[in-house]
Amino acid sequence: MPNRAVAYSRDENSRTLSQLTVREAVFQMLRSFGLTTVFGNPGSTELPMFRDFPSDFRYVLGLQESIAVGMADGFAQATRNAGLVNLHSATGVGHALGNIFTAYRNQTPLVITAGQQARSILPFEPFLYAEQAAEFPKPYVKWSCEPARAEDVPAAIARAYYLAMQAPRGPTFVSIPVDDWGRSCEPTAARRVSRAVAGDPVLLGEAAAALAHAQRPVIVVGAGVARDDAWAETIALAERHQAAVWASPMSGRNSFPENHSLFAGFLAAERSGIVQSLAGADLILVLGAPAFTYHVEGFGPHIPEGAALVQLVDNPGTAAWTPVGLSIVTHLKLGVRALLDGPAPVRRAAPKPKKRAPRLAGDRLTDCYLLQQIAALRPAGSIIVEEAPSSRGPMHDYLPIIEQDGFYTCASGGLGHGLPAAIGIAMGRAGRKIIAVLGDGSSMYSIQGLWTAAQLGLDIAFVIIRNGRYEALHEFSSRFDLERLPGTRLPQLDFCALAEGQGLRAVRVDRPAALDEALSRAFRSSQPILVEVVTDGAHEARPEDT
Ligand SMILES: Cc1ncc(C[n+]2csc(CCOP(=O)(O)OP(=O)(O)O)c2C)c(N)n1
Ligand SMILES: [Mg+2]
Repeated sequence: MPNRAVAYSRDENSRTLSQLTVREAVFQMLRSFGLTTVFGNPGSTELPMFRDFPSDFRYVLGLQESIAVGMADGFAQATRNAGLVNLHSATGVGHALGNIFTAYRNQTPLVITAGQQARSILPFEPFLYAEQAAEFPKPYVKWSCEPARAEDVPAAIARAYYLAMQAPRGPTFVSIPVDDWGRSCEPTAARRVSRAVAGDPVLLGEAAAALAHAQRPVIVVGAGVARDDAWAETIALAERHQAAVWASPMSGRNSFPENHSLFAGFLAAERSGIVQSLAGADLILVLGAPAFTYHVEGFGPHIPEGAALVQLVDNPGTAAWTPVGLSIVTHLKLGVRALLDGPAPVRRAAPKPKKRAPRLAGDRLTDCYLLQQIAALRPAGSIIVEEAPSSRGPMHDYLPIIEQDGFYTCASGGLGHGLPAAIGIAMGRAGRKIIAVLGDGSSMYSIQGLWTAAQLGLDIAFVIIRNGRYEALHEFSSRFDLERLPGTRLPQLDFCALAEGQGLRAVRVDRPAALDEALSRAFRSSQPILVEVVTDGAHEARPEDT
């Protein structure tokens, strides 16, 4: 029997079996996919991947694996190509799982690789051995595999890429034994694999006719519109039909200009609230969203009486669980174009415009006032990344998103995504100012991401809303009639120190009069900077705290 280690070095050096090593084949293929940025956190089981690391590739180090995945997610969303992630064995995948879950719910294409121990010692449960490596990230990866042979690794990565990019997009996973990288293999040619699925033309025709004949149609838009670049088509459709447009509950992206006269507002993540908002409509056209994402229990009808629902969605799974109406699986740009080709609508009166929130004077430093001032001072073209749960509602009122691809948040509800996602988005949309609006609690799930932002000198303003607690849980507790709420105060967090300790400039604002100057300076800077905003009442105890 040949010694494995000998075979390994023989393949590496003599190239008797083939001209290519697995590593060379993989990098060639990644290059042809445009995946030349590797987000990761390395360990011994991945090191051979980096031998002769090609100069046209860059490695972006995250100081914890969930950060690597969050950065890759933001980068993938911003570039509309898959993000490439390299993790360290089972422990790295474990750390990353929260943000893998979020990428799955965001429908973000990721190709995730993880190191595995050498094949020859797998029977002996070695140090860093990943048992059932391919099973571990399920069900939050679309496909997962540890190839049976080293020479199958390039094809497995190709398959992972094509699948990640097909709707519904999402993460895929390949576990790679450490000794595979130097082995010989046959070249794997990159192929063209289609990604967009055009909806059934007969059903789209029915949907177009229903829309044309409706008396009071409304449109509900979701992240699929943004993912499939259907922004302009959706505006044209709403204007053609004079339909009020609602944003779907908890959407991770912006899909319609929030200052448009047809924009009606944001649906609550709760059944009766949705029925109330959509009351009076006879047709509800849902574009690129689940119908609907609920956050709290609710009963009764899903849509108002007398209304029909038609859903265009890029995810067959979502189409399958939608409780009412007609669901058409389609790429959104293609689907909305088909609706635009439909018959002309009946004459309709324009819906009533949405009421605007009153202007705040600035006598108190609240999250609403902060968001209003961000809206007033932010540079044109800047992008908002949000993870500040109790300030999401105020953001709807005070920080309207008016440009395409101008807003990102997580679709999962899992904290720890926003800060690293902002980094990936800044890398993918160079030349734009990124404004990450983060809660004091949320930012702490991945605070080490600041270090990567500083190292890369990215154009990000991290605005931390320091309200001293998990405010969203306080707001939520009333639903459960809780009198005490342990574990929700956040005293003594010093965000300026946390930022400065990682190489970022930082400024603290604790009175309204100082806010504009701090924000303006942060927005003018092209370097990463953190603005800690201590809001009114941040340090006051409440009866339920005790
Ligand atoms: C990974 C994860 N852990 C816990 C939660 C539960 N959770 C939801 S909102 C919230 C509070 C977030 O606090 P902060 O960022 O300060 O925002 P605020 O509520 O103060 O607006 C928590 C802990 C979650 N959503 N995700
Ligand atoms: Mg908070």
